[in-house]
Amino acid sequence: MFAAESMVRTLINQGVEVCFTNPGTSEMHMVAALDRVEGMKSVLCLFEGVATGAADGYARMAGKPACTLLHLGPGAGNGLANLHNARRAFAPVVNIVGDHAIDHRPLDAPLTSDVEGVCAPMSRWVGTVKSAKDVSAMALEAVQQSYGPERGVASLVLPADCAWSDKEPQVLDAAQKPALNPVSADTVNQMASALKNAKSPIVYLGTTACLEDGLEAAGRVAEACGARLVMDTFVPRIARGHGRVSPTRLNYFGAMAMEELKECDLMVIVGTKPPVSFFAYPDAVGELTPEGADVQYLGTPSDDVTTALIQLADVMDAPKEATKADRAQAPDVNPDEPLNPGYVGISLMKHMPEDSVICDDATTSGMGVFPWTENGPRHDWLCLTGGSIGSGMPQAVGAALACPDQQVFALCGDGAAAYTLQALWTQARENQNVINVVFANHSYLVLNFELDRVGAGEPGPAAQQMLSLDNPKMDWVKLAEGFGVSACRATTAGEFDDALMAALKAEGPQLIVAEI
Ligand SMILES: Cc1ncc(C[n+]2csc(CCOP(=O)(O)OP(=O)(O)O)c2C)c(N)n1
Ligand SMILES: [Mg+2]
Repeated sequence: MFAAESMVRTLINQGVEVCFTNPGTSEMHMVAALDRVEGMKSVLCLFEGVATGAADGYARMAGKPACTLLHLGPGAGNGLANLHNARRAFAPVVNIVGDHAIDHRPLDAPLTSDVEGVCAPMSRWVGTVKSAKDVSAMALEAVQQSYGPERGVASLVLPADCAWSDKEPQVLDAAQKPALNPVSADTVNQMASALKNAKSPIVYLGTTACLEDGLEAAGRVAEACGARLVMDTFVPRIARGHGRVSPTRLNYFGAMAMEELKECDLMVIVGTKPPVSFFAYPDAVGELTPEGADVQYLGTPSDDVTTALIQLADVMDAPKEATKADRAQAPDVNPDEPLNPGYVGISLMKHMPEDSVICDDATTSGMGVFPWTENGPRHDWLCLTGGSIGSGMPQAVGAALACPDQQVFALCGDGAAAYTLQALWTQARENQNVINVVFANHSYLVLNFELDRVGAGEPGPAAQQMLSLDNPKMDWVKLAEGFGVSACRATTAGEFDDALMAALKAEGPQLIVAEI
């Protein structure tokens, strides 16, 4: 047995079962190990941003890490944007990056770079294996670090000679995983009295508070004291659909968000931090909490806010069960209406199976779909936590692996989809249950709004060229087919509805181009 094999066995013992890979020569012993050892599924991705995005989607749905296997600094660099989204989602990821053998590094061969330096900004922990005997211990440490208690990306740099060594390989048993920090009874009691004394309180929810149990308890708290429930604009995962408590999603636009929050005199922060504007704008404030409002923390993303919310509801003598909406009926739609994101939302509300998973990378269009599915079939909605577009199709790869019996959707802007469309090939190769919707407005539409909002003036011809995607128009049917995914185009509400029903019946991944 060489060390790479002992490392794979150690990872499996910690519950790491999937590896999203794009390997090279320095990772060949890991590749061989994945071949020899049963219990770790390896999934080839054609671009590292797909591998890291898939690991993010997997972690959000499985609640545990997958690992990646990337090729030195350049491979890790290609994966950074989606590692950033994972870090901002507090999603546990074990990011394994191969490096040159230790003796080879001083020779400064072409692929030599500062691998730790590349990984550091998007990781909560970076470790480099210094000797073959440490390989499994470091892998175990990386898994532990990914669980935090502040969960996130743990990057492990693995020199080739450490991986290929066959001296004293060690397989380590399952270790206790770090749990989220408990919230003290004092904090719970303090929040209860603050909420009772406030005139217009908001319970502000993020991360694990937006999973089903957290929302249920938050709903009970709200009923006990009349608080409003508001969630971060971009949460890692929110449980939605009929029979679930549904907080207000804070508006993306700072001015509108401030309008939504302005009456509040107390913000109880649950699993997140107080809201800030996504960007700075001339003459606009960054912090969105109303001046004079009291801000108190039930807990941060590192705390077990689900248990704390349940305790808070009990302390406040809340009703045993929160009031929830029944499944809503979709409105009648004229099938000849030109397609827009709202009609896509209505079709999803009508046809998506219960317990679907929606990976939202559809900047302006996603905002148009979101309200429609609120009381539709139950689903999990995964947001663009780090604002780094190109997450949707890769995340869907990971979500489909974590939840093979659930229908997964990737909602993508046409701009966003063009970053990581290689994910389609992996979806096809793995025959995944994914429906990709590409919103073809042939534009970086949101940037048109942003140009105006930052006060940069009217777009001239050069600016227009940078914001428009219509010359040439991407042919998403051909692109999808080129990667082995069946695709069709819809231009009206009726065509989309038919396309969605057909996609749901079909085997394997599908892509619908929503011409809007
Ligand atoms: C990695 C990364 N690069 C660039 C950006 C800047 N950016 C934000 S939105 C956007 C365009 C989005 O276009 P599209 O996905 O088509 O959505 P639309 O605005 O048309 O709804 C760009 C380039 C970003 N957020 N992330
Ligand atoms: Mg677009």
